[in-house]
Amino acid sequence: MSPANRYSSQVVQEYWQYTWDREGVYELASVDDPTYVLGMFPYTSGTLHMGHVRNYAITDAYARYRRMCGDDVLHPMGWDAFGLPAENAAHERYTDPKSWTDACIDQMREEMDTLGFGYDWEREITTCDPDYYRWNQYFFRQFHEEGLVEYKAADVNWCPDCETVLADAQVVESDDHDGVCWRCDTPVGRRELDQWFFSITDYAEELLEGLDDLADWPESVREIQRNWIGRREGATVTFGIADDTDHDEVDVFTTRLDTICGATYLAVSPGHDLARTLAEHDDEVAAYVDDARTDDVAEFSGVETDATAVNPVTGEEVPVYVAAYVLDDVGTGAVMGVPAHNERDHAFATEQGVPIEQVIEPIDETPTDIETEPFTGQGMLTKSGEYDGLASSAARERLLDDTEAAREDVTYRLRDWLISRQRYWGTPIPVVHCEECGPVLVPEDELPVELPEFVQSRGNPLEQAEEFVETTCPDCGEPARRETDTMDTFVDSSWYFLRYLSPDLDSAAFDSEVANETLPVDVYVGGEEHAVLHLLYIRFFTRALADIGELDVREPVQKLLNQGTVLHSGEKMSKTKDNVVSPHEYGAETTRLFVLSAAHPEQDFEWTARDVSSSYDLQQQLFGMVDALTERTAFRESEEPHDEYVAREIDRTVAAATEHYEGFRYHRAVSEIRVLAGLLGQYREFDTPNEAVYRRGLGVLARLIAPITPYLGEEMWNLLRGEGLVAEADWPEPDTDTSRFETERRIVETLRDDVRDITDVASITNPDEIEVVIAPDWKYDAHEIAQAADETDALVGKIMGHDQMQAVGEPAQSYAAELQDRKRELRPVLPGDEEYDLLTRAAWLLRDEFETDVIVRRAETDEDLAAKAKPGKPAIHIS
Ligand code: ANZ
Ligand code: ZN
Repeated sequence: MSPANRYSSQVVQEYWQYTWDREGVYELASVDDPTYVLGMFPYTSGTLHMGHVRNYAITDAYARYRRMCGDDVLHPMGWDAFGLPAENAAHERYTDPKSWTDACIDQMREEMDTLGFGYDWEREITTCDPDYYRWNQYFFRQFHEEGLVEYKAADVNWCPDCETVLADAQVVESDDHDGVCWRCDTPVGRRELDQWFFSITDYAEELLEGLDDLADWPESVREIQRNWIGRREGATVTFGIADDTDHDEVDVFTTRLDTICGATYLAVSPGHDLARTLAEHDDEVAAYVDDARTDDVAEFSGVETDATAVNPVTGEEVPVYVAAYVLDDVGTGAVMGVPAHNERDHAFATEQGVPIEQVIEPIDETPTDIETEPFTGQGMLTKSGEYDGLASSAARERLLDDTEAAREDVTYRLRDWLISRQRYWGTPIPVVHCEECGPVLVPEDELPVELPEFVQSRGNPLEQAEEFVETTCPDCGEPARRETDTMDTFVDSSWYFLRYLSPDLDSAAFDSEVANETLPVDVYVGGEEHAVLHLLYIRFFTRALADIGELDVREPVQKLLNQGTVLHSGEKMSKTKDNVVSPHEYGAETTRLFVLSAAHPEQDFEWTARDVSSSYDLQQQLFGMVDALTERTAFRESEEPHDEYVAREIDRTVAAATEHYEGFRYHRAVSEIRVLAGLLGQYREFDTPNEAVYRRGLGVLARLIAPITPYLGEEMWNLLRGEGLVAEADWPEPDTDTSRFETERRIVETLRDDVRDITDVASITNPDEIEVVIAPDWKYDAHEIAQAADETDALVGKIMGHDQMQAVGEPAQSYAAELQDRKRELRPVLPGDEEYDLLTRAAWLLRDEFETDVIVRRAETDEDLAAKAKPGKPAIHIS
């Protein structure tokens, strides 16, 4: 091919983008239960990286494929546009977050266009747009009404110099300190502030149970969510507290009630009410509580108090500690310490010199030295009075029955969702703080609360925006201050898939009727790093929206696909590793083809220049085949057996590629395309091709590759004078029955391998003739009898029971014995006449490869050569 005829997507992309746009190929006029194909929308960082390209190539190929199959396809794109990096960039570049974000969006949209992604841009949404984020504020109000919003104290990072709260991401490492302020390098402390929460824990059980029904989600993601929700069955036990005034009891949660006689202390978290009460008259406790809340204290540090707790089962008194390893918001914020049987309790007891008392003995395992290592397994009770000798589980039941102070209980690891962020570039929380009325919601008709203009400042820019902050109370009209916290950006992404359905709707966040029709999203594609936060939040949000009456659907996503990582030099591509390949380095379409053909979407793969160039070559090959067709190309009208062979291979390819597209196995679809392209090339070289067969083959190739390389698909389709755009063409279908294709292919491949083996072993370089002899009919009958027989049938008797086999005599007897031996490995074969037809059609492949005559025939009676032939494995004679 001369260089002038080389295919380059760069040259043609503008034309096709323009044409797709003009024809509105990707626009969905009305949303009437379309196939909803969605990629996780990107954070607006400025450029697309290889992970984006892979993510969006997967959804784009599927959307295009389904569209060609005749579906209405919704394939939208938008921008996750709020977030801290925009503020950082604004500081570094002396601009403001909005201008920076807008510039990023323009650039990313253009890159997406270059990559040929077919989005319905009429539905583009941008989360930093007030028309979008006003609905976050609306939901905040609705959720509040539903009892799903809480305002409570929480521990936050605090920079004493900037006098501001810092998000975790704003706490960075410096040369000589672990946690310092990103802006002023001051070591960061902790502070307790009132913060806003969404009550996701109300849904813990439902979110957990729902996972069982998500059959089209990767099991790994479901397992991560299960662990994150962390359901624990156990008991809440009330311990009495001696010598304290306000508290006469404390509840602890335990999963191991059977160990209660081994409780040698009770510990509460520094935030526990009891800790606070004790701190009032105990300076040591007060100091520890203070330390634990403002600094990072050692993991198993703690302080002994002068209170003691009474074990409700033994009546024994044990010391009460305040300990940082007991978490505030897990269970009841208090534990019974059983150092002999719990890792963390053991570490604490060792550190604090608390006694360790073994009350469970291992049954099958070798006992450990309990002083140095806890025994955490189930076993048999000892030193537990009347419970001695019981197995752990039986003891738990008995103790629950016997102990009035203990009741069955369930806790979850899942915490409520803290949505307050002390930063500028996010959705303002629609609240006004009034001295008289406390926090008051901004009325619905005053939404959106819009962000004021950005000011360069230390701390939270919103606090400097006096016009924003100073307002009046919606309830009493007195001067009041606006909430300066903004929402976590995960709120924005928790419902964006609903906004795409009615992006311009003014009266509501989305059209409930349309949403009920359309949801769940059919296919959602994104990275596994979102296994918990985002993918749990959308499940929570959907349920919460259902409960406030906006939706009937409770589960947002039908099928979830997590794309694997693109590696380079064995590691994930990243700027810090300096191993990034830009999506444009090798041409956009080559990159697309490569990322889809390198591996299954869920698998990681290594970026290699060699594999990229093979993707490039495939494009050239496909384009070249179509480009070489001219008015003068010679064709044949007559139909030969080998035309039919090729025609059937085209059908087989269509069937296989279609199945691969359905299963997102693009890499295998591309392999099929490669093989067919090779076969068509061989066919054209072998003989003047039949016009209908050859043209159909090229037309099929154009359509099969179009979802993966859309520009190339259009170019091929155009040169072939296909009707309309390939993006809107009908997906090809096989002309013939394809159910036996796998068998056919295996028989042909076996024959070709056998001929190669024989010529190799016998060192035949230029054979005069290859004779292929199909087994006699009775062998097919015998094979059929064998395959239909039961495991236990005696085959020889069964086969020889037929008159026809009796007539054959000894050869039938020994073939039957052979079938008996191989019974387990018998593979499907074709009837004799069909195998003959198949090999007659395929004979040209041998003719072409060995440049000689090939004769295919059926066996004659008593023929020596035919004696070796079996169904599916003809005898071969090479001279
Ligand atoms: C006594 C006990 C004895 C426990 C024993 C375990 C083993 P896991 O272990 O993850 O299943 N726990 C309860 N509330 C806590 C809090 N606020 N902070 C830290 N730990 C807390 O979780 C259940 C166990 O976690 C509970 O059972 C409790 O310790 C601890 F041989 O109680 B267990
Ligand atoms: Zn007020």
